[in-house]
Amino acid sequence: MKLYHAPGSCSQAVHIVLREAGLDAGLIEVDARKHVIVGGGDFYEVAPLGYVPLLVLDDGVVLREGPVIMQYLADLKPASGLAPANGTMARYRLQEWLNFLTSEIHKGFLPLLYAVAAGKYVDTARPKLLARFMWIDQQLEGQRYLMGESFTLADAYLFALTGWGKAAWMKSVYNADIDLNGLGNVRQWYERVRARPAVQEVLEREGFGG
Ligand SMILES: N[C@@H](CCC(=O)N[C@@H](CS)C(=O)NCC(=O)O)C(=O)O
Repeated sequence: MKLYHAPGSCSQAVHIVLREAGLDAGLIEVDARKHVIVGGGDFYEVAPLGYVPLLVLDDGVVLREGPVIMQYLADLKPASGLAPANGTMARYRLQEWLNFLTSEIHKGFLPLLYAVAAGKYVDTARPKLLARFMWIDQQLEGQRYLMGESFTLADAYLFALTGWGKAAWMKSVYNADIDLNGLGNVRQWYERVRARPAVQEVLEREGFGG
């Protein structure tokens, strides 16, 4: 398998899942803003839409979309507990989280990441995004991870996205102008996830260690 990824982007979640599951994959780094493969090559030739993550299986099959790639990888290693079994209500709960994260948090960050182009829309987007993070903070009350006691794909995804915000307790990757400092449960969860050996390895490899 080969994973096309960009350090600090949403593909960091897939990178974490690979490590958590103990799966082996070649990592190919992409400059996601310039759409070029680091070391040479036009990324559009591999990915017509020009975005990471992209997984290429050993038989050449190409899998797109982070939440789907993560589920594919988790299902290769069911014992990892990264995703509950297909067909169970718990699996739908996981998919509920993944869909929420992709549409409300991941894409909710875009106006803040491209604030100049977004202009006044930032004033609408920021409180919406903060409200969603506050809701996540409530869901984390009294539990270690988003789905309860076990780390799942949802935690890997949210971890990569949270790193785009601003708070004294995180190592911000893109420094989008949203202040997450007031979120105590998110803070504890973030530090818990960051301390996981697999996450540490990924942060080191992507250049955010230390
Ligand atoms: N729907 C895609 C979106 C992926 C995405 O937004 N990737 C960003 C990095 S976080 C990217 O590569 N952007 C470059 C571009 O869109 O040109 C997914 O969920 O996998």
